[in-house]
Amino acid sequence: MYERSRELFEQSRQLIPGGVNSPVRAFGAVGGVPVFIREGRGARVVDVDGREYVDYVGSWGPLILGHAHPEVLAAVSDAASRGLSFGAPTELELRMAQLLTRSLPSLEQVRLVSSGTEAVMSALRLARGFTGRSVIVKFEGCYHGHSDFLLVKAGSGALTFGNPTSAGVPAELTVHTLVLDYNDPQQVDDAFRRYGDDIAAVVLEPVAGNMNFVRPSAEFIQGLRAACTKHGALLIFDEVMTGFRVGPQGAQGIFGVRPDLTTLGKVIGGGMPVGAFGGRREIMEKLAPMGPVYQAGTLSGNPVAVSAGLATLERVLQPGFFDRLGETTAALVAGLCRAASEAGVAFSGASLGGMFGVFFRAQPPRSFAEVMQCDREAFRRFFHGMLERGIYFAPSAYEAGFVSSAHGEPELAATFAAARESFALARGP
Ligand code: KE4
Repeated sequence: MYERSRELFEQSRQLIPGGVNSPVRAFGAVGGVPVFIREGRGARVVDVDGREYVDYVGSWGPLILGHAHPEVLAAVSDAASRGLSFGAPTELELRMAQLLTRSLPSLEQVRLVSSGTEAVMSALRLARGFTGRSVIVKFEGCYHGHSDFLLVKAGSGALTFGNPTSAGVPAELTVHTLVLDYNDPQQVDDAFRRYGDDIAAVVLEPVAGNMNFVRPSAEFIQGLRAACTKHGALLIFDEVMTGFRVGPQGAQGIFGVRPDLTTLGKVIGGGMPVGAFGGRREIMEKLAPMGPVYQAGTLSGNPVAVSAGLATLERVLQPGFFDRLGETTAALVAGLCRAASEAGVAFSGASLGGMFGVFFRAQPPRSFAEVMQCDREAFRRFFHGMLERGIYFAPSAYEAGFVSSAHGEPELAATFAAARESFALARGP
């Protein structure tokens, strides 16, 4: 099993650090050989050894219609046939801006970039430029891309500024980043009481998908909105993962909280490199060439990538799409919980739209600390049990899972059959 993947992995490790172009793909959190994927079709991918898997990673979120959707491929081929990139404005970018601002009321203007990291980095520079302030507040367990000043862990004491989590990030670059606990309204109040007039922005994942799956409490997320408004700080929803994944208006539409800026990625590119950030016009007009905040990109708004995003979003925004997707995802989580219960394994799950989390603990976690209590060894055994049975979950206990509109009854049935055996393995010796 995995022979060809093993061969390719050994060769790749000679030329690519860790053999991968993004760390989580190396299976470091679960061990074993990362499967090299040859192709994808709908809800399934096939590895280089010819083994097929039901895919719950979906390229970490973008493939909400499933792999190689014929209408998305047709749109990409059509755009590519007229040239790949021009470095000049195109009508496709206008159509994307129209679709995004029509879908998200908080977006009066939007700018396209090529990744989620770029979207968040740009949005935070814009927030600092607009407010003239320096302090950024983020939350432990949330990931917003790999900009230097966001690779930060909480400071030594409460309300102390962050320390770098990565080598190569000078401490000076994180001195303006304050890291608080997610879902802790008291810490938010304390931080604003102490630093309120210096805070440029608060950035958060409105559903935290980078510490598996943690929903915000109403008190927490509404309190953030009120505190930012009171102190003149900007509230930034990083919806790179949740945007057009949990609902047609992202998490902001579900929670009824209007951020000042929103960042997007993943689904809006449909599997091609597209990110975006947008919000109130008076803020966005501070951006070059209108205003003093510089931001740029050679392939920003690339017409071929945008055509994949448009073809995806046009289908995602069809009436009933999220009703069906949400039902499939909820059925997946319920079936997994049933299988775990029958196997006597402490397990829970949660979902919103096409995004879900599974936890080897009795209740879904509400905080980073509770996520850390999940049984990682049980997850590792479960992950490999499922992989060997043709079910591909995210290779980390700290990542959310994703369902596409191509997932249906056959995929759920195959998943539950594999889960019944894999939970027995998860129980351990
Ligand atoms: P990218 O630069 O990877 O396109 O986006 C960064 C980013 C920003 N904000 C949120 C909420 C995100 O989830 C991400 C990227 N997510 C990870 C998976 N959890 C991407 C997978 C990877 O790093 O390989």
